[in-house]
Amino acid sequence: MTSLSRAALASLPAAVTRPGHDPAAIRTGVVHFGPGAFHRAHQTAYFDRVLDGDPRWGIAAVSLRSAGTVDALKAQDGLYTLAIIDREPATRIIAAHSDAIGPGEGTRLRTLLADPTVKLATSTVTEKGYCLAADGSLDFNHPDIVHDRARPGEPASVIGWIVSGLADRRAARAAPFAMLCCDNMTGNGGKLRAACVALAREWDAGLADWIAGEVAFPDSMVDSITPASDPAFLAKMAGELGVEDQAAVQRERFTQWVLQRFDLADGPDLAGAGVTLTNDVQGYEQAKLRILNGAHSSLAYIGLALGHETVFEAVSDPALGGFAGRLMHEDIAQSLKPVEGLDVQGYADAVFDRFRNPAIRHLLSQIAWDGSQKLPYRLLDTVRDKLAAGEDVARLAVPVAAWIAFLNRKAKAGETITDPLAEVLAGAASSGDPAAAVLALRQVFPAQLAEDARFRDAVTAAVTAFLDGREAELLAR
Ligand code: CS2
Repeated sequence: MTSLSRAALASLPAAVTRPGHDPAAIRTGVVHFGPGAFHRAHQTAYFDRVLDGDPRWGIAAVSLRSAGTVDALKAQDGLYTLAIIDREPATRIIAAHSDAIGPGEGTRLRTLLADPTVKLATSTVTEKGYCLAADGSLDFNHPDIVHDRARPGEPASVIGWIVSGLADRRAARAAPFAMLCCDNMTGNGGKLRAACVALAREWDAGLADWIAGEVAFPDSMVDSITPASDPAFLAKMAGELGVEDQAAVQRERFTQWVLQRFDLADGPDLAGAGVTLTNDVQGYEQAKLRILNGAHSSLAYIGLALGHETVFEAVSDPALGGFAGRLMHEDIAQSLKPVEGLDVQGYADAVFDRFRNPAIRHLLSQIAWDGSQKLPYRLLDTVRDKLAAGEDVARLAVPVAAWIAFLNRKAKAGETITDPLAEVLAGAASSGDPAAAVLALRQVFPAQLAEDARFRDAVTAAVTAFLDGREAELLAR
């Protein structure tokens, strides 16, 4: 079977929506780090619209570690399929990538980042890709940061590349690119700015001050449920399209991108493409991370303990679905500060409804990755706020305990834990007292939380209940 390409567009089935612009005419105006499924399903759908009216905003996809997606994009003229799997399915070809840069192509990356026609850089490298410590600041003990600190000319980390790209701009007296972080972290733009400034300060104090003063790092909230593209999905798409597409992605119809307003002269028309630009992104960010992602991680760890495979199965389980609903409404939404223009209880209902989409096979095991990086933003921030308000955290302790029980099962079975802290987590979770040992990991739990008896005792008792198979008792909360 041949692969998707510009030449193949004409022969695709009529029901497939073709790009609204000439894919051959787009030029690079954006450099993106981390062209994983979420990027290909979310950001590029917006830029594909921008490109319908303005060919300057093509995206160069950069993958520093793995070549797979970049090779597929190169082989397919930057084209791939976006399958909307929802109550009303649809298939659309995205033509937003003007270039692709893989491992070992650092010289090309450096040239691109220095080019003033590139006005934006964006990133989806997941939480761990930013090399941050537990307090959200740059981790100077991270091996990639140790490397980049000593060798500014040949960075290994995304942070190193951003700073070196900005350094080249400054040296050429050119305007910087704006840097848009699109990962699920609270205050994502601010955290990335602080990390870049911290590394720059090790290289050149003048550069650090210039980055702090001149470069925009707007915060953003990004949302669209995007299950991984597994071989079964790729085979199904090949059957539908009549050509192979190794970069195809699938997602629900719902998509949202809320971005803090920032200055960019003559930039892309993001608002026209459906991006919400606002001065108050933090409220949205927090609501999304705590309600949607918090519930996702809870469903993942508890659902896996009950033998479920997908989010749909987990929310369809009456005991777990009921528990998740109470957690979302009575614990999480209830504790959020009011957000202008957002009814948080209604938002929680809408999110729950998205989880009940039978067309989406979103694996709990995928969501369960990288718990050490996700739990702090998704669940522990809510726990901290509730404790400060003198409120009960018994229900919130259940998903935290479910994570510890999940680590315990994996460690005992000798199964891989996908997490940058895998080794430490496996050691702690398989010790004589898994709850105490995991709660003692300061990379995840700040002392203030772990040492608060209300939280510690609730987690400890719930871990015991999980290990004894008394889940039903916990889910009745
Ligand atoms: C999920 C997210 O994998 C995960 O951890 O919670 O990828 C989630 O699907 C997205 O943030 C939805 O926008």
